[in-house]
Amino acid sequence: RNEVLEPYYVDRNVTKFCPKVPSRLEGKVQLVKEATPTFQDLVNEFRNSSLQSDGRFQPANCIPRFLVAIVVPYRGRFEHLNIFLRNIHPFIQRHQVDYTIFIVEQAGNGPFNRGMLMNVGFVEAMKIRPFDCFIFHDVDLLPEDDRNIYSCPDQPRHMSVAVDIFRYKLPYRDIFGGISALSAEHFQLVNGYSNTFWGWGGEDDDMSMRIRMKGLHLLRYPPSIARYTMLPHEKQKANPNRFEKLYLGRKRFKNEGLNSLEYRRISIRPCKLFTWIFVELTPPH
Ligand code: NGS
Repeated sequence: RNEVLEPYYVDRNVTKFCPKVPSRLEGKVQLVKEATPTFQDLVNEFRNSSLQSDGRFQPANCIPRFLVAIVVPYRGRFEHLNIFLRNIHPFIQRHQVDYTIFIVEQAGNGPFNRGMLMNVGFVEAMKIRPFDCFIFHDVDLLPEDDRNIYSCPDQPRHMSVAVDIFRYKLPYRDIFGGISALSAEHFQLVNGYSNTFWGWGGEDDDMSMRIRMKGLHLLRYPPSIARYTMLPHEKQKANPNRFEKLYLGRKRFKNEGLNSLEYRRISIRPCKLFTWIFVELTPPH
């Protein structure tokens, strides 16, 4: 990885790694809960930051310890995306990691497939750079405390531990929804997410099972730190088959996931604050 990053840091004469504990954390952060009037206004907000046109940020004064891809499964929540970007960029920049935001948008009006979009994000991001850390992030969750570091430890980490709408309590022990961090190595080991969950619910529980089946376990920051505000939205239609899929998933996750993913990439484009990946997902045969 350092070989890939080297020219950037060699040119700047930077030889030191970034500190293990970032040096400029603030603790509780001031959230912005309104969108800017236009997307251009949002872009203007970041004109003095060193954000690159594909939504990548590289700390200038130290060599980052993680090459992070933030993958956001997305469709038609333009206002949430605006608010998310406003908050998340300054937040992660304090973590002194090299990160890129990927917005993976599902085309059409068919049932949403969150798991498949995250798989697409993984595959497409890896074609660009050898990311070593993936953070799969819902667009409606805003982190409240910057000690909640966006990196990948040596086990998968569930990030959204304490969410305001759940009164800041973990709903159940094995939950892996909302935001999750996995190293690229572990994501490949568990064969990514299942592609079979169309509509709301279950794909994250299936991933939690994949992790257990491979002998890995979930880490979490304490609920006093891993706190999130959820932006309000209507509840989506739950997938009525999700429990059956979950049950069957145990038996076939080795052949169903990253290695059986089918999609058509319609476009991929740098959009100033993120890389936009627009995809048509292939429904089951
Ligand atoms: C479970 C869902 C998960 C979901 C979690 C929290 O019941 O996918 O609720 O959802 N599992 C199934 O439906 C099998 S939340 O209220 O945060 O949207 O992540």
